[in-house]
Amino acid sequence: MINVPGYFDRRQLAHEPVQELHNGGWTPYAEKSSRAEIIAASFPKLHPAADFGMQPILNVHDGGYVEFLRSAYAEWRASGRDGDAIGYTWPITRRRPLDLDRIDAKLGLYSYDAATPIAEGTWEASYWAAQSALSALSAILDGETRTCFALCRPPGHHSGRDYCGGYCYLNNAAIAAEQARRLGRRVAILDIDYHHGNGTQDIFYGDAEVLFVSIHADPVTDYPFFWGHADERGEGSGLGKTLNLPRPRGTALDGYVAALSEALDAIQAHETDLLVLSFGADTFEEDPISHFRLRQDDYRVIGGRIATLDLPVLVVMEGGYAVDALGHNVEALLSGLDPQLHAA
Ligand code: Q9C
Ligand code: ZN
Repeated sequence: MINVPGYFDRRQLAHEPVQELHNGGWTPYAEKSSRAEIIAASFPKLHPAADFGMQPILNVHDGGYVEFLRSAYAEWRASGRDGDAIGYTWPITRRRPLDLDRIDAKLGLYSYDAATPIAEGTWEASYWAAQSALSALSAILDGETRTCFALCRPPGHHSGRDYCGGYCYLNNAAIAAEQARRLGRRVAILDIDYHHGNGTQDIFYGDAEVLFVSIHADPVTDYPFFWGHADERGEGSGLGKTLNLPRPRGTALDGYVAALSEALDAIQAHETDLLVLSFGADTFEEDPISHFRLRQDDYRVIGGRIATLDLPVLVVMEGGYAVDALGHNVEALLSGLDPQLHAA
């Protein structure tokens, strides 16, 4: 059982898309609500999320995009379609800034892939996932705990200011990081999901105050392909405040901790006083859509290394699709991160 305090709202289960376009065909949606149920079962109790309202979400996301997320499913159905709303045309970035109203055009405008259908409960679940992240942040800022877990689902790190993608709709980690920064904290985000956190990177790319560091599968071979390359280092005053550490398929603990040392050095050099850890367990050897070789016990080692920073850590759940192992992998990470709380 996990004794690190955690936050979760059952309304996050309302999102249940049926299928996604994967390797050229329709397959069952990997980001299932049972992921959250399995993780929740590893905690003796989870605190319900408090409601911090729309403002922290709108500090990160575009208002038109948020409106779209709220209405897309109803518009899709009103336009006579069955099933979940999903786009089929993605404009290249040289597109004209047309203000089109048709649902198909909006799905293209506000998303970048076919892994992110909008179902009936998508808005409700996404809203409460963001509130869970804000609630866990608040527990840390109020001094109730130094380590806190936000059971965010749907995940967030592929979602940018005005787009969804990669199973992500609202960027939970970015929303919490931005809120913490506004409350005077010096924030670093360490993203250890298998996939590059392109949405988080994009949100803070020109930002000198929030450091973004990511260890992920090399985008030469893996989703999201177009972002996460080592030469992406930030822009303007944010130059040097983005650090990408792509690693090859097949990476196991040894190669992983080498990258982690580099990441931890950068977090220290930033004079961080609050760490937001975007944690994806899709680096697990048995993950069905990923290709690293981390084992369950390795997460305890990784948590232990991160704990050497001696910082308050907000853990925000991202991916991880080996559902049966998910609770154990989260428990291993948290036990390494906060052994005292874990033993308590
Ligand atoms: N053939 C997260 O882990 N589909 N998102 C990949 C590979 C998208 C993963 C398809 C994967 C998104 C939060
Ligand atoms: Zn992932």
